[in-house]
Amino acid sequence: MRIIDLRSDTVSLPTPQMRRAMAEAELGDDVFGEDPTVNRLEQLAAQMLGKEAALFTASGTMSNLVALLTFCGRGDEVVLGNESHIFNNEVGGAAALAGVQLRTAPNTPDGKLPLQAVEACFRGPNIHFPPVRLLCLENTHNRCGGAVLSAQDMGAMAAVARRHEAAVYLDGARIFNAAVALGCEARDLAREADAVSFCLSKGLACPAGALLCGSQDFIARARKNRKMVGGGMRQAGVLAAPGIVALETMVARLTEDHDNARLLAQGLCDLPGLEIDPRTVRSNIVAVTVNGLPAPELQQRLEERGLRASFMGGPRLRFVTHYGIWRDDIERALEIVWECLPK
Ligand code: TLP
Repeated sequence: MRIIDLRSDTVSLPTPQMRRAMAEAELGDDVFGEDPTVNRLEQLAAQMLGKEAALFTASGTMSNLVALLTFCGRGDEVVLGNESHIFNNEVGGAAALAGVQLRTAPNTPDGKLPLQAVEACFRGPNIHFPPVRLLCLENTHNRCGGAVLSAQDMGAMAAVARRHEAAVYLDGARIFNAAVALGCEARDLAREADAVSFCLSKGLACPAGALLCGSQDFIARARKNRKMVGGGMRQAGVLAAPGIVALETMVARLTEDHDNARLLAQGLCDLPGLEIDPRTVRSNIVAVTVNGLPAPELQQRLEERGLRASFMGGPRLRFVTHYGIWRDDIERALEIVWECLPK
């Protein structure tokens, strides 16, 4: 039985070209700055994101942690959405390891933060208050169903932070999905933030890795923080090599994932007991509300028939399209969901 694994785009496997690039990569010790493949990847990432420099990290989680360590000191406050990945899915590392206090503003379903709510998070100079150092945005927005934020929307939220002399960070784990969906360049979105990270190991199909991009000075300090959290990876060129292939060949392909996600959403919205507005699906994530049976039970039934989805809490399941999933798989997935729903 072919397993259709839509739990996440993180399950995507590297392309044959990536495997060859890994085998043939020129290597050195990256802690000494001597891995030519890592250096090339960092230069390429910085250029594509429109920033002065970039830093290769082990994962999106590590990039986000290193960013918090670099922007903030202990006890500083960070404003972010209540549905953000940093707040929900990073094991509390912001508090445990970066020592920052997180203050959430409520995300709207389209992944934005109401400007008034952001404004209300910025405290004044009162002696009792922590300094509010940073605003974190996310694009595409994972828990908001892969919502795509325009440069204009991001700019409006960023402007509030800037008025209060705070910095702006973008968790752009899937920024290339956002750019492709908007028909713009990733740098057009990254421009709104002082620093941005993106993942290689999601829609871009690499085995591991993320890049944190920002000013020369920021990245120099981030490099030290990466070392502090154990992220100095020596001959990391074996992991950077597929990253170069990904940036050169895998970005435009993301539209296929978006088409497949839309097809899935259109099919799901016609099925009894499922709630999803296909017009809200603009990238590769389909978050659906399940009525009539508990979402984990539907997830289990799907699993037994070879379709994997992830549980988002409450009544929601998530399907994510990615490299290695074809239109036929989506058609089969819809049949499986239909078979599993109570009639
Ligand atoms: N997200 C994963 C899970 O952790 C939920 C997924 O399957 O979607 N920022 C965002 C917006 C993310 O969605 C993720 C991963 C990360 C950061 C962290 O990346 P990793 O898991 O590679 O450290």
